Amino acid sequence: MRRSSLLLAFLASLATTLAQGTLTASLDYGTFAGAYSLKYNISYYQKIPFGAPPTGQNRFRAPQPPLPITNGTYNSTQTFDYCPQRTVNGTEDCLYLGLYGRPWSTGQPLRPVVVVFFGGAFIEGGGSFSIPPAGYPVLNASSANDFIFVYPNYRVNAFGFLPGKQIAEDAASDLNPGLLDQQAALQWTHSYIAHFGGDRTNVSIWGQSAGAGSVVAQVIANGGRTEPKLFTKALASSPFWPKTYAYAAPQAQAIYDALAALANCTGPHSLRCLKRVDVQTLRTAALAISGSHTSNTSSYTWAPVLDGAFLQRPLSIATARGEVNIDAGWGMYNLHEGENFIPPGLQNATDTGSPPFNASLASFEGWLKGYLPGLSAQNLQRAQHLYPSLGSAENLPVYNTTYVRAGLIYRDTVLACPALWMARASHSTAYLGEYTIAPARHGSDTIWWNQVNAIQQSGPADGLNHTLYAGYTGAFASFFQTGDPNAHKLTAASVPGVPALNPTGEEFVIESTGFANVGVARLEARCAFWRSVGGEIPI
Ligand SMILES: *[C@@H]1O[C@H](CO)[C@@H](O)[C@H](O)[C@H]1NC(C)=O
Ligand SMILES: *[C@@H]1O[C@H](CO)[C@@H](O)[C@H](O)[C@H]1NC(C)=O
Ligand SMILES: *[C@@H]1O[C@H](CO)[C@@H](O)[C@H](O)[C@H]1NC(C)=O
Ligand SMILES: *[C@@H]1O[C@H](CO)[C@@H](O)[C@H](O)[C@H]1NC(C)=O
Ligand SMILES: *[C@@H]1O[C@H](CO)[C@@H](O)[C@H](O)[C@H]1NC(C)=O
Ligand SMILES: *[C@@H]1O[C@H](CO)[C@@H](O)[C@H](O)[C@H]1NC(C)=O
Ligand SMILES: *[C@@H]1O[C@H](CO)[C@@H](O)[C@H](O)[C@H]1NC(C)=O
Ligand SMILES: *[C@@H]1O[C@H](CO)[C@@H](O)[C@H](O)[C@H]1NC(C)=O
Ligand SMILES: *[C@@H]1O[C@H](CO)[C@@H](O)[C@H](O)[C@H]1NC(C)=O
Ligand SMILES: *[C@@H]1O[C@H](CO)[C@@H](O)[C@H](O)[C@H]1NC(C)=O
Ligand SMILES: *[C@@H]1O[C@H](CO)[C@@H](O)[C@H](O)[C@H]1NC(C)=O
Ligand SMILES: CC(=O)N[C@H]1CO[C@H](CO)[C@@H](O)[C@@H]1O
Repeated sequence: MRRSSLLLAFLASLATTLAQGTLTASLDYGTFAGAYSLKYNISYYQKIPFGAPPTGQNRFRAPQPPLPITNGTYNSTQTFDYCPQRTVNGTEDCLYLGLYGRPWSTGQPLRPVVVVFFGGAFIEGGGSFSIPPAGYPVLNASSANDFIFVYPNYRVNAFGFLPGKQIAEDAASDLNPGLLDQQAALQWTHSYIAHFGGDRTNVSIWGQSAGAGSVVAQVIANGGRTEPKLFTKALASSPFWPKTYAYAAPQAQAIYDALAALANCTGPHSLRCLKRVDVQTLRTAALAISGSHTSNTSSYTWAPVLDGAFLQRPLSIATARGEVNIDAGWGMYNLHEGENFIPPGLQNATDTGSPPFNASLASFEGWLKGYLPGLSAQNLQRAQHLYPSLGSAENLPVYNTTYVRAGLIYRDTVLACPALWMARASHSTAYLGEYTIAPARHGSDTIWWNQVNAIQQSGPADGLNHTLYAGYTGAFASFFQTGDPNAHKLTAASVPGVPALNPTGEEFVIESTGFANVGVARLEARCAFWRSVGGEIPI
């Protein structure tokens, strides 16, 4: 009697809550009000602080614990601003995250969790979502899916990645604060996600582009021994992993010095000055420095640096040594995505760009030397041999232009090999995949899973697009839900699924006509070469 009346009271209050569309979560530093969307059948909290504002002395510093909220319930049904960056002013007080999942109430089983890092070359982007949220096509691919997505912000450009010896020497500053923001969001998830129905022992991380570069960074963080374990599975969609210098290497120190000069903060107290300078001055200076680096000299602008603690070794070495924080890893890349990052003039008969490039062999060789200035003449020759002027690659029967050739070199060094290395280093299971649907450029793949898009539901229910959405996006969802991309396979048994890299030596290929499993022995050989010269790049 007593139990059933309690249950009735509980159901009544739940019904009221759902009818009003509000939900609350009480954490030890504040109470947060989220909401329920009947249209998308999700509960969501769009804005929760996970760190103190990184302003004043906290600029360039690892995130500090969030401030207690003492003036009532915090409105978590509002979006949050970008951190300061290229296209928008943003605001320095930007350490917030949002989360959503299927409705859940206390007492129901805890669900798997996916923490997603945004992309934007480590210079721009943001984690705030509106409704329907980013990633919804993944959750909604099947009713078997029941996991929580967490979308944190992290600092970018000078605010998130200022290198230099001055930073290392200062007790109130830290190298790679943008990566430490991500780690703090993972620690927040570990501490609090159970209040939202999430299982902290069942966490995946995911991202695209620099978001996937962030995944790679978290995977090799702390020598691969992060304690407590913050996640066990990782999916990296086109991991952007540019050259990684030691924090005080000349190339890295030059960036600190350039910022100090542009902000009029040179001299022995430059860091004290940089901490006080107006946010717009820093933003403008950070932007000028980004623009000063071309593909010819170096693709490095604001990016992770080796700091001796969080990032101890270059990716090519850490992964070779198996120093990773994951049991299951899945790397994805796109066939032509390297072409997004190389000089467009490489496809022209003549070019008027600055510096000029054209389709000639001499121009290609000039680009290669400028892109990889540390590579010895002998290794430049070996690279040209591995990528001949008339050649082919997995899923590319033939190429004969310097543009595609240069694009493949860039793709392998910055995107595909990092994807392969991360996956291969996983403690238990590894998957690799290639997206080849034209134009297969950087970001072409996101159409199937990032935002709700007509293409995901277009054509007849048994048609190609439904198959592509079910087979591709559904495999991501299955990986997040179970750790295995095939456990909840949504396509017919005759349709190829995602092969385990071990022992098949094959990757999952998304094609314009469906799916295939293709051997990657040649990619492995090319990446083995890049790994062998990793110190000269450096990667
Ligand atoms: C909403 O999601 C819950 C949890 O997965 C499920 O039980 C319920 O059937 C869904 N409701 C609708 C209307 O789809
Ligand atoms: C609490 O204080 C903050 C900062 O002044 C304010 O933005 C917010 O609206 C306040 N919340 C409530 C519930 O009064
Ligand atoms: C929370 O903020 C949103 C966006 O500004 C607003 O629409 C909503 O009314 C606010 N909720 C409460 C309870 O104040
Ligand atoms: C950005 O900040 C600058 C300087 O404070 C201001 O002039 C400008 O209007 C701001 N732009 C936007 C879009 O808010
Ligand atoms: C979510 O999935 C359901 C069931 O397949 C489908 O009817 C609905 O259109 C999907 N919603 C969106 C926004 O794609
Ligand atoms: C730096 O100093 C120079 C010379 O005094 C001045 O022209 C410039 O505006 C200053 N720049 C900033 C960002 O304060
Ligand atoms: C030549 O290269 C420039 C960029 O350097 C580009 O804007 C232009 O469209 C190219 N022309 C052709 C015909 O590809
Ligand atoms: C193409 O680039 C090469 C190397 O920079 C240069 O020597 C050559 O003159 C260029 N050709 C044309 C047609 O612009
Ligand atoms: C390059 O290959 C394309 C087909 O892929 C062909 O049409 C073209 O003639 C070839 N060009 C050269 C210079 O071999
Ligand atoms: C399938 O998706 C593609 C985009 O990849 C789109 O161009 C095409 O129109 C869609 N097909 C149908 C039948 O809707
Ligand atoms: C995560 O949860 C799913 C669903 O309950 C389960 O199938 C899977 O084995 C769990 N994975 C781990 C690593 O606990
Ligand atoms: C077109 C161009 O400027 N190419 C240069 C790229 O960088 C290398 C190495 O510094 C130079 O040799 C090329 O001339």
